[in-house]
Amino acid sequence: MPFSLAAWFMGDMGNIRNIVILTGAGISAESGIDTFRGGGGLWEQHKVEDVATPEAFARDPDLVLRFYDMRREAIQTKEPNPAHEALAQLDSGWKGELLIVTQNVDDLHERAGAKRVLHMHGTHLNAWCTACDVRTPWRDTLVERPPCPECGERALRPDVVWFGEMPYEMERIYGALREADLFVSIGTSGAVYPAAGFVREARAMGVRTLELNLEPSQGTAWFDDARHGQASKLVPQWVDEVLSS
Ligand code: BV8
Repeated sequence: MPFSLAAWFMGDMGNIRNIVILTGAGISAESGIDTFRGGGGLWEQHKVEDVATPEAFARDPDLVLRFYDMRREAIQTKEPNPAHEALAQLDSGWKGELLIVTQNVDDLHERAGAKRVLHMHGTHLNAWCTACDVRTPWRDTLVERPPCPECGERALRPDVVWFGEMPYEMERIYGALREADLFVSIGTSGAVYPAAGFVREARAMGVRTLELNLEPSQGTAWFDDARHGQASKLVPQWVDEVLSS
């Protein structure tokens, strides 16, 4: 019998309790936030090594702070889309374990109402003081070097994980993958590690794997199944199947 996702979900969802979902820039594309590799991708305007590395920050802090000030301002004008809303619905309706691990530094998952969200690459909406190590909610700019609300030092940087820096909460992520029955990757090209390696780790632990993306990602071959199309269509459809099973 040809493999059908619906049958697979309807059939076997029975023994799926713990789900880990990885999201990338593609889930926020339809909210008007640039992806990294799409046509008008962020990186075409700025070479990543010029704006998203500790070396770049040391070399030209103004360029880097302006880059993030621009993006921090932009995301506050955007709204969650049906893909974010569907995952928030799943989060509130799913009785089993669920963890939404996002590579995104926007807050659209939370603004859609999702609670079980982990930002492995940080968030635009915090400033991180490199003097006292305190993170402070931040919606304004940083290029004018405002004092840290905690220690007064003018040593604030964006609370994002730059290339060459260790992503956040890796132990919690690997712990959730170890307990997972299903790993779903949404809107990511699979180009950046360690996130791009999760599907292989999951597979090696016997976890079922599903890709929902506009096009086959660089790691598409590692997924048990894949659906390609717009997240705003694919994700609500998939969540309906899961919650109705
Ligand atoms: C680290 C925050 C040490 C900042 C980001 C192994 C092999 C090779 C290289 C490495 C390796 N291990 C480490 C590296 C180096 C590096 C790396 O991976 N380099 C790449 C470029 C080769 N990784 C690191 O430096 C990482 N740190 O390794 O530390 C370590 C770690 C663990 C254990 C030990 C040691 C840190 C990486 C994090 C960097 N910070 N973001 C900021 O945002 O400015 S990464 C940033 O880029 C995002 O967070 C995201 O992770 C990545 C972009 O990828 P995507 O989100 O997938 O976006 P992209 O545009 O690429 O793709 C969008 C997809 O959506 C496309 O497929 C498209 O088809 C699809 N799409 C578009 N529209 C839609 C859609 N899908 C559905 N619907 C739509 N409408």
